[in-house]
Amino acid sequence: MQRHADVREREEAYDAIVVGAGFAGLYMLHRLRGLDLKARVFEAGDGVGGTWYWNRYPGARCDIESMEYSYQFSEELQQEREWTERYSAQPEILRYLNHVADRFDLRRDIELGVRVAAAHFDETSGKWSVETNQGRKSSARWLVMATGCLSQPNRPAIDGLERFEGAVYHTGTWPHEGVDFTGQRVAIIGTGSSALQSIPVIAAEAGQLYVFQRTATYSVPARNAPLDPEVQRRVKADYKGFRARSNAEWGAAYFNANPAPALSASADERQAIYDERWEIGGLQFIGSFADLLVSKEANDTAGDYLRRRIREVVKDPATAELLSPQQVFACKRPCFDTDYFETFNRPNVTLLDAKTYPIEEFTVAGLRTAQASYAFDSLILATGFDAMTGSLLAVDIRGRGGESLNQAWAAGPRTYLGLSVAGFPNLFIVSGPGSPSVLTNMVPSIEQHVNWIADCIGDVRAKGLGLIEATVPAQDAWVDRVNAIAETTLYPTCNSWYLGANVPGKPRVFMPHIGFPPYVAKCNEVVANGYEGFKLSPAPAEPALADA
Ligand code: NA7
Repeated sequence: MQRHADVREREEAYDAIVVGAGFAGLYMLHRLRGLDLKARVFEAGDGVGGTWYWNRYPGARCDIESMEYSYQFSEELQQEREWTERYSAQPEILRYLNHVADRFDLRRDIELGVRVAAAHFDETSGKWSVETNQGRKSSARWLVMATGCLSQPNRPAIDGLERFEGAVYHTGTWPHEGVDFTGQRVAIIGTGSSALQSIPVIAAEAGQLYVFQRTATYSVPARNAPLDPEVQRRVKADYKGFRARSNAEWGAAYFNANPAPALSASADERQAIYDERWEIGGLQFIGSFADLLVSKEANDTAGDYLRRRIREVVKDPATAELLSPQQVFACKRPCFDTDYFETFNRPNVTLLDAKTYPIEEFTVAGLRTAQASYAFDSLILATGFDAMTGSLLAVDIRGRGGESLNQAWAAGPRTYLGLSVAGFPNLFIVSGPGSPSVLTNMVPSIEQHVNWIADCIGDVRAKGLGLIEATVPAQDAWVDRVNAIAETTLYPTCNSWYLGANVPGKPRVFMPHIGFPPYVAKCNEVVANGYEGFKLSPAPAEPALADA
């Protein structure tokens, strides 16, 4: 008993531990405080902000509009905020999150520069024992992983990176002081969202830019501009109604979804709708027709339209051809750009086909493909993330019987509602695999999760209980549901990170739940039915402290 008491004294004891201080972790802390819980947030970065703390590459910008990409839990906060652009750039969002941390006095319970290495469920105490990578231990009844969907950088499995003598950057861990590429020879690998945003900015600075493209990306102009004060005033006059309209869309953002199928329109009608939405820019293009992600024939009409737009902009026909995506439109995440395709008309930008001629190795001076060698001063890895599961599996999480999350998810992630994992009591994931998350506007998705988790903890405590865990049948049924919905769409037809296909060896499972409104309805139904699919039980009795 003495030993037990000593160990417990050494551990810092909390009611709840939250891992991560981005949009999810900050609001989670606020809600936990509202339950009068002693909560602690551990954040690996040296500042709050999560995604917006790390992703500082040139041109980094949100592609959800500013009036929507913000918290709605505080009417005062959303009324006070003056956004400056249609889409906020990374520094503005980071300033906003810092403001939130100050405004709600969150910092005193956040520890920065602390990476959680392990979290083990102790069946005797019914608590989570958490260890940081500096070996500090703490315990808590509740553990919330607010570690983000796109926070574990994916580095390409290409030989010899250590040989390269120039500078190497990953878009997801960009230096805070920025990088001056003036006059340099720069190579960038990848043409996803991060690359599409950074390439036009870097091309304007660099002497020579080599773009190594494996898969061409669909993109629609973002049409970013200063935010019209009149638009801002109108939204604020009825922010609640504005949010309700967005939350009713399948992606929790205003797509202005057209309920008509593309195939029921004439070619001229289709063209008119695509033209109109092309001019508006951004998300609304995806909302052009209701059948774009369920019918290949309908999808081809959007693909053809976008490929024609590329040919109109890019002067060199071979480059235009190489930039033209062949996969299903929006199957991989489509991008919203500012002058991306125009950039390939610059004399200092060279597009290279890394699919036909894969990068074979890095060399001292640059890299070698199956076709040629390239020398450059700086290398940018715009190669994305081990999405949705990477940041969770990077922590040694162990549930009942010492089973690790890595073992439990060996064949792919399995959750109930994307929030909870069978065998891991009182562990919650914000925007985990099996939740709508990355297919939605992340901020309302996060708020919905955090509200659900906080209400759940409050309800469990109000019942005089201390443990809640998903049952295996409920989890199995949820995984089946997520897969069944995906199978009715074209999403599983391409090698996207939604499927884990971007990380060699990762199990190929479609991870997001498609559709925000039905997801929210199901979460509410689970609560209304007394936490259907969960097992609730009392916490183990606290052992008496021994005196000697
Ligand atoms: P993405 O969208 O995952 O893009 C990564 C890019 O890197 C993509 O074009 C990949 O090609 C490419 N890639 C990855 N590995 C290689 C190798 N080995 N060789 C050549 N090319 C490679 O990441 P982003 O950071 O752009 O965006 C992530 C999300 O952040 C984005 O969707 C937004 O939600 C914000 P591939 O397509 O796999 O052939």
